Amino acid sequence: MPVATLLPFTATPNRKSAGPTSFRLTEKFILLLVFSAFITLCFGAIFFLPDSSKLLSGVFFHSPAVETNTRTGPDSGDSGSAGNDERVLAKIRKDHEKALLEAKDTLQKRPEELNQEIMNDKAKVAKDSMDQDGKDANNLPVVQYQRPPGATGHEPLDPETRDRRTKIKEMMKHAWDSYRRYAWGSNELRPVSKQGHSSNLFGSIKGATIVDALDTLYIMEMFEEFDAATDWVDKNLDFKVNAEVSVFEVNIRFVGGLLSAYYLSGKEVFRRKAVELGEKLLPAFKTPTGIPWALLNLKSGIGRNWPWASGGSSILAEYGTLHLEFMHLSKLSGNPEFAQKVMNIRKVLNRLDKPQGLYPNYLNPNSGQWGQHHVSVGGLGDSFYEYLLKAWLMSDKSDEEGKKMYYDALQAIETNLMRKSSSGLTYIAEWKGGLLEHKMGHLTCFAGGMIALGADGAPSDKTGHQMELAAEIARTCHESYSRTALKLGPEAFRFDGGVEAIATRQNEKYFILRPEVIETYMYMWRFTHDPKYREWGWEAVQALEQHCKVEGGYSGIRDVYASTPNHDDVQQSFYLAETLKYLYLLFSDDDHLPFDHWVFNTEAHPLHLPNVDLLGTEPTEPRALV
Ligand code: DMJ
Repeated sequence: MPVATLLPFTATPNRKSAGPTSFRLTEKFILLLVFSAFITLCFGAIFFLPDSSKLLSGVFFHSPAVETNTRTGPDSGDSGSAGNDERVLAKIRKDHEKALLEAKDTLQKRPEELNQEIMNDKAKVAKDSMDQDGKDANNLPVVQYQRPPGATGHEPLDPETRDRRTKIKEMMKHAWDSYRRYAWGSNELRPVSKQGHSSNLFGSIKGATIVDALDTLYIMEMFEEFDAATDWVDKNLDFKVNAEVSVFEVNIRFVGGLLSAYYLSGKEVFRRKAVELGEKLLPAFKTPTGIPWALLNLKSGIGRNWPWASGGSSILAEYGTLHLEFMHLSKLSGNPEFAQKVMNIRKVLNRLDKPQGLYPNYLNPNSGQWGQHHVSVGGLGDSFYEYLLKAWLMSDKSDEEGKKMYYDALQAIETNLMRKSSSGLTYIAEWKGGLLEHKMGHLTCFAGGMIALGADGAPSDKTGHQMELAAEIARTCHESYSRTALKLGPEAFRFDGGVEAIATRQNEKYFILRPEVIETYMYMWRFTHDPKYREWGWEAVQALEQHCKVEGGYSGIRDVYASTPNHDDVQQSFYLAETLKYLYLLFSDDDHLPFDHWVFNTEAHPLHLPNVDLLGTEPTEPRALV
């Protein structure tokens, strides 16, 4: 029978002209039934015949089960095929159970443990692929990353503290989401006009807010946001720009931000980018003394100083605030040059006479001589002192030079710059060629926290006194907030002309979301557990919510004495890096970023202390790298 006659659908559809190859509908139906029965029978034979699965697998797949059977050797060879099947089944069952147990085990592990295992596997792969010098594909030494303790915290037990901490996380979310929505990739956000904002401090490097916020996102466990930021850094953060940048700002925000993101997460992209940027900054040190320029063109490597700085000087708070990051860069890159550069700054400073033991804000990088004898613990001077102390802490207290420089400088500051107002407020004035200007900057308020942090390392008869000084500075700075209409502090406040802790000049009345006062509350809380510091921090939170929060983020204010806020339309990147981080830590337990494992750079980026053997170095090796 021709095939065509078996297949009803090949027949012509014209019923009237039905020929030998055409069928009626009922015939077609019967044929279809017969055909389907035939097909079913064929498949049934394949599936239901004994051991048909093996037949199938033998035909279609190269079955390992069949292979195993044929390789089991004399033991199985004699037992016949039924015995073989039993053993194969038993083995499959055993493998299955083992896989189940392993899966269960994996599911029971905490995310940190799992991450750690993944990291270890990655490090092992990296190690296996390293070249003979022990370098990875990026020419960096292979390190076995271990997350230091306290990278994330836990909910405080006290319900009020817990709620306040949650509130601060919500603030971070609002600041971040707004930046992401309106200014993604720009350096900062204009929260009122809802667009990007770029300060010339970073040249054409982009994403300052992203890099500055990375660690805050991490410690607040905002991991979806952290991953988006990481992805942006990986794909878009570019330092190959023909632009002039502030060496100090790029160092504290970008290098510092990348380093802490690395220490918190272990992601190699951050280490790689930090070292890449550090290398770009090295030409800034090409001066006769090695004191770096303030400004550097990242492409040409040509540096210069701020045109307004006394006689072409470099600024103490700028060249003196590279130490922590550069020591870490040497450690993470294996390149001692970074450390050598900053240790040389120390050498230059130690050769110079210091008026009254004080460090002037200006130093000429060509002559190696001081510029104007202006001294400040606020703008132009501040973080130099902070880094002396923290360099000592960071070196596992082996950097005796840094220690001596810090405590000697603090003594000179106390003698020459610290004063008490007639109502008993302690403040730190500014010193101009021996004359005091009775003004204290918002920036200077960080000193409360710094002095508290260093009090423990002072000679034992001075520890209590230094804690008192720190507490007094915290109180004065709190007063500078309380005495305004909006309960946020001015840029600078004075103790002259009959006023105390109040700004008298119009150009000193602004508040740009700065962190220093809250930073000091956080340190004071950690060291004293006096509840007033949390209360003062909470007052600041309420004022920020009331006066700085706008639909598109958080904005600075032009005059904190005005009854209604006039917004400056800038959400500074340090608001996310510092202000919100310090607030969050103020309402967290002390084991979240504990001080015995972490030290904060001046932009509040936590760097791990090397007394924890994080990178596989021997704890006995010299701490100072040079
Ligand atoms: C930050 O960038 C750093 O804290 C720096 O040391 C000084 N000022 C700002 C925040 O006010």
